[in-house]
Amino acid sequence: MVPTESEEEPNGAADRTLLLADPNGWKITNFLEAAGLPYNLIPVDITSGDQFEEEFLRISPNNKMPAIVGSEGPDGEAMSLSESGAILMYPTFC
Ligand SMILES: N[C@@H](CCC(=O)N[C@@H](CS)C(=O)NCC(=O)O)C(=O)O
Repeated sequence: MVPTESEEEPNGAADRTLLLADPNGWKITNFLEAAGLPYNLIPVDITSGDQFEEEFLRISPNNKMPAIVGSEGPDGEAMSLSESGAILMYPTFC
């Protein structure tokens, strides 16, 4: 679920990896597309329980999507964030 090096893309797309499957996530993709910001997209199938996998819970501890992983968090550290409103408000990811 989390991108590996081989899945990373050039031109900054690997800086933002979004995990989503539905309209809450579309808010984020709509914004990233409108802003012209590249991203990787990883589908999360909540009907199959993907949101309860340990790997996903490390990114989104309340088992909700959308969630995003960015390489440009505070102090230049990688950071993950969930809640669509919070993702949209966090300028480093946007
Ligand atoms: N307030 C949250 C709502 C997120 C939310 O409810 N996500 C649902 C899908 S629409 C989810 O991940 N459900 C999985 C679950 O509850 O197990 C947001 O806007 O991001």
